[in-house]
Amino acid sequence: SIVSSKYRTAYHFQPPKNWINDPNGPMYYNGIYHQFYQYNPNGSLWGNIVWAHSVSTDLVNWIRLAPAIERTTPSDINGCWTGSATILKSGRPAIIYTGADTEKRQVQNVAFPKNLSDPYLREWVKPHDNPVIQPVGRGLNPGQFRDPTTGWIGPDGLWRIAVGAEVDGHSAALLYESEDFVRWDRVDHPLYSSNASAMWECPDFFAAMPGENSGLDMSAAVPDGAKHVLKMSLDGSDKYMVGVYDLKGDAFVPDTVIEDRRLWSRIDYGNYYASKSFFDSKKGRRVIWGWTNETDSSSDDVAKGWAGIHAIPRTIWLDKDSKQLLQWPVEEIESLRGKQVRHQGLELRKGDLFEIKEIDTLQADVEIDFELTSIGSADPFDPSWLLDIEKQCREAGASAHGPFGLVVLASESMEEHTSVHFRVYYRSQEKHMVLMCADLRKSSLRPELYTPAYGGFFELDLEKEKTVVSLRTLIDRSAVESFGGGGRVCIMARVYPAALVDDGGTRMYAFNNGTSTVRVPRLEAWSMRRAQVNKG
Ligand code: DQQ
Repeated sequence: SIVSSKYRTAYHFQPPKNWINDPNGPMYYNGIYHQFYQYNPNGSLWGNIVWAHSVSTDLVNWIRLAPAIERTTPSDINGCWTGSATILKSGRPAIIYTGADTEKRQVQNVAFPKNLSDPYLREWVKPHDNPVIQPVGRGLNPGQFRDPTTGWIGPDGLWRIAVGAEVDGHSAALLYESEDFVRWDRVDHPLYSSNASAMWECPDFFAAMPGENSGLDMSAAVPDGAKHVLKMSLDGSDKYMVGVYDLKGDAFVPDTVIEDRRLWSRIDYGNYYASKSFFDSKKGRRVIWGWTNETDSSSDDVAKGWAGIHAIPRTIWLDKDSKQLLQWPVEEIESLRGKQVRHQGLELRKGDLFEIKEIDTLQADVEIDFELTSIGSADPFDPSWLLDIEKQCREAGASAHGPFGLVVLASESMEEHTSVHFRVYYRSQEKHMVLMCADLRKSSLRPELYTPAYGGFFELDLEKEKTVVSLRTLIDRSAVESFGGGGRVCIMARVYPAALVDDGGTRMYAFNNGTSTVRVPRLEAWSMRRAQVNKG
């Protein structure tokens, strides 16, 4: 099959070669953003994992450094797995990460910068105290105990962290406390646990003020009125719960407990896993990074010599009803916008396909507002669709309101195309439900690709938003990253069209296949320049 360097992304994060997975220890320290990540120095499949390291001043352009944490001690000789960074009270950063030890048990280790006057913090020292947390305790499976969070301060002034674990066959975010970040005690209860699943990877725990898109620093006391969010990675996706951190009980209490984990909210409804957020003190926001794997075959990855990218870092905040998280690409990414096209007052009738021309269709940033007409005629929403949204994306036909949306990376004949689109359903007088899909089923004629139709639902509040459904899509060669409803549903996808490699090139269209006309008050699209990402 064809493998081509043309599938490499131009502005998403990836190293020059080899396998990458989870983002690790993101932080802003002394004017520099640090991004560490799971990396195989020896090939493009998972294995031999170390912490690779890159630095940036703008979250867009990255300088690649030597790996920061390598497999050098008995407590990480079989892998330096996922972990987090915390800025300690002294202002000094600390890393805590999982090591696979000589017996392949999972233990937690710490590392500190060797030289704080090195602006890039290139070298990290592992104290002899490692491992600082052993996989012991009632019911704990030593092979399922990993991915410590960033630390936060409890009301007693002690540091807390949570570690993902399987306890008695159930998933838990175990709670540990420490005064000095080196000696840790397990708290007698978990931060939170659930028997709806067996293991949580990569927990992330943070506070947020409802309705404010500024972030909160977990190294400081959290203001009254803040909510807390617990994110966990399972079933191949990142899910989260919104609740409160009960200070007395020293535990997370979700606002609502949903037994069926298929119904848990998701950070992203596409290909996005093991995300980790950090408080960016430069801009006072919370930023989240996630890993997006390839969806071609392992033999393709071996032939390409690389696998895995990170999604564009996103600002993440809580809506004012504390019901859901919203996300938006960090504003810095707009510095890559080049040539622009703009259309106002378009109308898409049933069957219309409007070509977006004159920009680079392989590297683009597209923003479209779709305005519905005659909303009264929407088909009714069926709550059972929420149990299998991808099925609804595969099976729903054309209706009054949708599908309408954007077709990207389309070959001239349309034999290959990726469609990001919406359907609007009636739920009540005030609320409609919007189904957003990223349908990859026709994305490529190449064999051995995973080409699902991803989907998520969000509510459209008719009073506040009229009937406008907005879409932003970042196209970056094999990456198609979409934000629906101002960031209420995000869908990250990977596609490998043969047309991307051909000379004929690819095309982009706005379309409407629903029976009612859709107005497009605003359509703006930009070519995206290549970023300097980990050159050489
Ligand atoms: N990846 C790491 C683990 C983590 C998993 C190993 C999630 O620490 O649980 O590379 O992708």
